[in-house]
Amino acid sequence: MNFDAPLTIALSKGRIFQDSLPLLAQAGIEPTEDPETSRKLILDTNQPQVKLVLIRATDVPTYVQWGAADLGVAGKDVLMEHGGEGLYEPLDLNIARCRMMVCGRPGADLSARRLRIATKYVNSARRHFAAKGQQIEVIKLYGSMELAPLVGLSDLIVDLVETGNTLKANGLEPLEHMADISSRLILNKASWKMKHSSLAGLVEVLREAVCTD
Ligand code: PRT
Ligand code: MG
Repeated sequence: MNFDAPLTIALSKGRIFQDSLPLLAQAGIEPTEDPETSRKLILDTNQPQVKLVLIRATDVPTYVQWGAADLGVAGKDVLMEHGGEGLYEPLDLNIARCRMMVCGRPGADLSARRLRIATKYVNSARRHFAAKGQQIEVIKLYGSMELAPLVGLSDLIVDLVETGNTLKANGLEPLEHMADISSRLILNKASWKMKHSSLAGLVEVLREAVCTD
């Protein structure tokens, strides 16, 4: 591909970076350094016009919303919490897939009154139970949600489940499906106008490169 405008792409380290690499390679974009060994937060690529910024997964929509990055890759879980303001979400990249689930001890009662739910997905949890007409109390956590029901902090948790091994290791199980999660390409709305030819070309190449199984 030819990039006639400078582009900044926001990615998070770990599974999103790893799974995005083959897609970006299809568009002729290859980082010149490995983020797992480099401590740099801005990586050059083989394309002089294209650089990558490496940030926390939950910060990706914020950088793109404010135009600090023109585009990025973010999990649907993160986008559901962020709300998507200032963003276009043109493409499901079908990577980093998992499910958002209500989880708890085996046989836990999901219909109990005033359930207490610990999660980092506060908005998603509120919306899910509100849609069922159920009152809940939400406790915001930033990680290791599995601990909460074990020490009596909450009745249930809302978390992402991939293999289910983390739940199982802690004596918990998935109880109710909330959403199928995958990572999405997101674009800054002003960049989409100002850098249209580069971005539209990139979206089309990525659309072709996405694996649909
Ligand atoms: O780690 P950090 O605090 O920086 O942020 P993060 O955890 O949001 O980032 P990262 O890189 O771990 O996840 C980025 C994105 O990957 C998420 O926003 C999801 O969209 C997606 N994804 C896909 C997952 C998983 N699968 C996943 N299994 N994110 C997290 N997990 C965790 C889950 O929270 C649980 O702790 O893995 C554990 C469960 O895995 P299993 O296989 O034991 O079920
Ligand atoms: Mg993580």
